[in-house]
Amino acid sequence: MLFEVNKIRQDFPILKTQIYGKNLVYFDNAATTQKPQIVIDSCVNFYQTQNASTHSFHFLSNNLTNQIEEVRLKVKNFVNAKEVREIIFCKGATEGLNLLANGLENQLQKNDEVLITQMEHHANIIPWQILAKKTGAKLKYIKLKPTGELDLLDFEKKLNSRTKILAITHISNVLGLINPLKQIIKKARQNGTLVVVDGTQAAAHLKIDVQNLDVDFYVFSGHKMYAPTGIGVIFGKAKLLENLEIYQTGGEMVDEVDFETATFVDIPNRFEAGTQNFEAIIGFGKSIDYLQDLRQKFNQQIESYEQELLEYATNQMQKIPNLKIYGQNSNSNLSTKIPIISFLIQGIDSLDLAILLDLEGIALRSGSHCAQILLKEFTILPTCRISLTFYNTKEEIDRFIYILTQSISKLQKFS
Ligand code: ALA
Repeated sequence: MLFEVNKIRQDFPILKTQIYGKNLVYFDNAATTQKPQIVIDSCVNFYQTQNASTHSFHFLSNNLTNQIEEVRLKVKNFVNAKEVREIIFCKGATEGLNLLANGLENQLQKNDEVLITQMEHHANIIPWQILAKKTGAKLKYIKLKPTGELDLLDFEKKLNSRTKILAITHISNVLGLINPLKQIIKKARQNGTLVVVDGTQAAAHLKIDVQNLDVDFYVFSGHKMYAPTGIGVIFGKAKLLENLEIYQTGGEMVDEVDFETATFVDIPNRFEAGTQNFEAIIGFGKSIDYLQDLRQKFNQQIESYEQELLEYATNQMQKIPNLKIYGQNSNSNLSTKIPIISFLIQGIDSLDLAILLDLEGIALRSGSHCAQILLKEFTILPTCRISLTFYNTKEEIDRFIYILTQSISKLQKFS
């Protein structure tokens, strides 16, 4: 079957929206993706016909419990986990990473080391900073090369017998560069280091296979892969999850409660205290169905199309004077990058630029992208970032380039 972007766009009603009377050009997919009708319908349908809470043993409740477990199975297959109980639902990647940093406290002693990279976003930095402070462990950062790629020599230099945890992003949310995870995890494993991967930017673009990666923990958010907000996943190897310290306590995760003590149920529910975000979990299941269906129908075409968009936008942007793109591979090969392009125009404030683009209906992100360490490494100035996905088009890129060029001229007149 041939991939036709205009047909796919029909699935996303918001893409027909006008902003200030202009057609929306949504280039902020790394922040959150838009939702297909099938996901929107499932949220509405949930409240119209299915709303209940799990584990109450009436019809609606039983039905919901079954559906939640069906989604858990879908997620297990989506990431190719070995067992369903290795899938924990959480609010999103941020909560997932906080849960892991909290739960791994028992793995650290004074002077142990936690290794992260300079390209992490804040959710994969601050939980480890706090953990290091609590335990007396040291937090170390793997450096980046001037291209933005991870410096693998620095990684090898910093990996040592005290390195107990490596927490690393699969893909940088600012640079779009895909880290060579398999190679990195292999080295960490030989060193006896636990590996936590933040897959936030990867789940919508790459096929995730946690067994093939041999990763210990893998975390991602639903809303960046066409699902509703408020739902995310922690994959963890069963043995490791069983030894993780509990994070939140309350209903649904307890077994027996006494006046002084309590015992807890097994994984995964042990890490799912309180009432879950049911409609989001069900919507998440639909987004997985949607993505799997696309991947099945169009096979490699989706990846190739996203790559085509990346190359097309990069080539056009490189023609604009004084425009610098952050995150280019050393061999200029874009195949290890997803369609995220962060850029700066010399002498132009990124926020001013983003405002002018917004007035023309072009939605992109400007600022530090929740990754201040990365920005400090390359530039102290906030950048603009476009992040594309399979429903974006070359025509949208043309319009973006046209408005960008016009906006630059306008701003240059004022500077
Ligand atoms: N949500 C953040 C982003 O936009 C991290 O990349």
